[in-house]
This record gives sequence, C-alpha cells and structure tokens, in this order.
Amino acid sequence: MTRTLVVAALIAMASSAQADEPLAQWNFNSVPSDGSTSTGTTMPVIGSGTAALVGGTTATFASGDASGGSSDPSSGDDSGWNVTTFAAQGSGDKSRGVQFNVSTAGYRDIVVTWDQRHSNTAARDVLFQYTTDGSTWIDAGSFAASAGDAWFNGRTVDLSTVAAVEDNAEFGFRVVATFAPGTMSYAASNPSSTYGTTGTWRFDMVTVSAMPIPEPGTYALMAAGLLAVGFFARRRVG
Ligand SMILES: [Ca+2]
Ligand SMILES: [Ca+2]
Repeated sequence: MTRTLVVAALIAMASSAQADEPLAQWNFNSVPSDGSTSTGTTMPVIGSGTAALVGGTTATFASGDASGGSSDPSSGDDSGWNVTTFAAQGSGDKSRGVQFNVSTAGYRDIVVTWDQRHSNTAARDVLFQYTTDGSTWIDAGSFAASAGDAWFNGRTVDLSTVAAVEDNAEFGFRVVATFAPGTMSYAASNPSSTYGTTGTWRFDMVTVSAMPIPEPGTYALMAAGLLAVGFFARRRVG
C-alpha cells in the first residue's frame, strides 16, 4: 500500500468514527403518547437542553401533521410548539420568538435545523441568532416564508465554521421575528394577509447536530499511525 493510500485510510477511519449525530432534539410530542396534539412537552426527546419563550410570546401545542406537516415521522399524536403573542406592528424588532440552550461541551461542527409553520398573519421574516456566552446574541441566518398556513421544513443554520460555538456549555440560539428587510414593520407570511400579533409560528424537529471532539488518545493513535507510515516509507526508499 502506498503512503498516500494509508494516510487516506487513516483519515477515513477517523472520519467514520465521528459521524454527525443529533446532540439534542425536540419533537414536542407527549411522552407517553396520549392521542392529543394539544398536549406535548418542551423537554428534548434526544439529549438535554432547554426550550424557552422569548420577549413575551406565549405557546400551546398544536398539530405537527396539519397544513402539510412537519418532518416529524410521528403521526396522530404529533405536536408542534405553537408560539404566538408577537410584538405590535412596528415595534420589538428581533425581540420575540423562542430560545433553545444546548451545551456543546465535547462537540464541534454544530448545525441547527428545524421545521417551522407560519400562519397567514404571522411574521414572514425570521432571524436566527446564537450566543456563546448566554447573553450576547449574534445574527447568523435569516429566512422568509413564501406563504402562510404552510410548513417550512429543514431550515438549517450551519455553524461548523464558528469555533466559538464548539465545546461551549453556554451555547444557545433564538428564532425571532424581524422586520421586513429595509423597513420598520413586519410583513405577513401570506402576502394577502395583514400582520397580526396573534399570528402563530409552530416549531417541530428542532435539532442540534454535532460531531464529538476526538479524545486526545485518538489523535495520539492517528499520529502514531502517520509516523509509522513515514518510517516504513523511508525504509523502503532507503
Ligand atoms: Ca399529546
Ligand atoms: Ca412533533
């Protein structure tokens, strides 16, 4: 085997040992299942973390299957977190929505995905913010609904190039309503509707994916492997 092939094999081994995995996930479905979409939980179904309302929003649980549905494979007792009581028109830009806190200690390559239903009168424009210290919020992604009464599944913010969110017990993110770009007012999700504070955003399958940071021993093994490859390559040449 050539040195290049051995190095490639070692890298492949290292990569396959660190597949991206869900560090935390919320599906908002009752545990145990109770046959009612108007009941659910804000406890994560995978991993640990907290879900909270931000800025004065309120929430109930409602169907994750209706209006086309989220990507939650559950059906029947499939709930979403139904958030309302948004800011009055022209006020509270970036102030109301939801917040999730998940420690990324021991993990890197953080990617956040979620499904989100917009009601007709809910804010069209969505801002994703993250924190690395629990108090300062950094804008990192924006989304706009193209319709109302519709789910937008798989919204994704890839933070894998942001070193500060890795291995950080203070990591958290928010999804908040924001003014239409270049204006001082909210646009409605349905272009034929008027923005209203009682519009709803419904969340499902909120997921933080990450890769485990290799233990120091893994690096040592890889280094030893690479050294051995170099040693044998040199012996062959010599
Ligand atoms: Ca339920
Ligand atoms: Ca669900």
